[in-house]
Amino acid sequence: AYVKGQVRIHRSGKTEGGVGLIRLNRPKALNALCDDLFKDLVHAGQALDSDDDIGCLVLTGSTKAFAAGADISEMKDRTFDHAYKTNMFAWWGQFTKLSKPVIAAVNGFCLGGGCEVAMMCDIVIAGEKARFGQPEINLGVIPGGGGTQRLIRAIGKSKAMYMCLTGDMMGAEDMERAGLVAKIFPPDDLVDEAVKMGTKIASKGRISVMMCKEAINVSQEVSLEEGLRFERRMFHALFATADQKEGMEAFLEKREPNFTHK
Ligand code: CO8
Repeated sequence: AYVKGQVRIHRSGKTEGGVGLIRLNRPKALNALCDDLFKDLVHAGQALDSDDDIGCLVLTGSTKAFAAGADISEMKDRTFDHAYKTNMFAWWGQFTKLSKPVIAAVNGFCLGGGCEVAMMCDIVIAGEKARFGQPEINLGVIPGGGGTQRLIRAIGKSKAMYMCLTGDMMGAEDMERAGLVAKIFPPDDLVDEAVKMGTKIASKGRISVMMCKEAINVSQEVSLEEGLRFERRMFHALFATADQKEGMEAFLEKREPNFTHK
């Protein structure tokens, strides 16, 4: 494990099936996302994404907070002029451009920009006591990193409106029922379970994993017809890979596949 700025990076697994774990590490401010922390997060994500030994990423915070939102003290005195001209927070979207899957492992508070970052990940799993919310309305603003757009796709209009308009928090169980959270674990087991899930994903053929993420994300952007066409083309392309031959041969020979990620 090594510390880089305000994130801690751990790598598990020595060869290609490895998982890269990024832990937000700004405990004094409940991992409030200041610009520097987000820069460190994006850099860590990009470094692990381009590392051949890593097949899946996990993003987590502390037991008390995944992240309590964008840093309010850093934002407070900003002006419209500055926010608009610099397209404030637009670059945070770089975290969604990673090509390997990212699992958000959420314990504790997951609020505002923190909830938005969890939704930028591909799978969200949560500790039983996790609390999700979009409390920006209490600060006289609205979500600025996907809270009005990704949340509605994840949990539907009525629940998204409820969360964004009241600022009320929802617990892990409610969010699992609503569809944002894939699985819930005891808080102390959460990160181990995330790494276990990441290891399973990393053990699959790398190209099929990356294409699967790309195809599912395309569904958020295009019509069904276009999405189906994209999926089919990706599916066709996988017949050019060694892993497709190996995966199907292994099935027919009743053995585990030995993927080479080619
Ligand atoms: N920004 C700055 N500092 C924070 C933040 C934050 N978002 N959240 C907590 N802190 C600080 C507190 O100021 C406090 O600092 P200090 O000890 O120096 O006084 C420390 O963290 C501990 O916090 P509390 O004492 O408040 O801890 P509690 O356990 O009493 O309460 C809460 C925990 C409920 C999480 C509370 O801290 C809270 O309500 N935090 C603010 C939550 C919030 O409003 N978040 C939304 C922020 S706006 C936003 O995220 C806009 C997103 C923009 C786009 C992002 C693109 C991805």
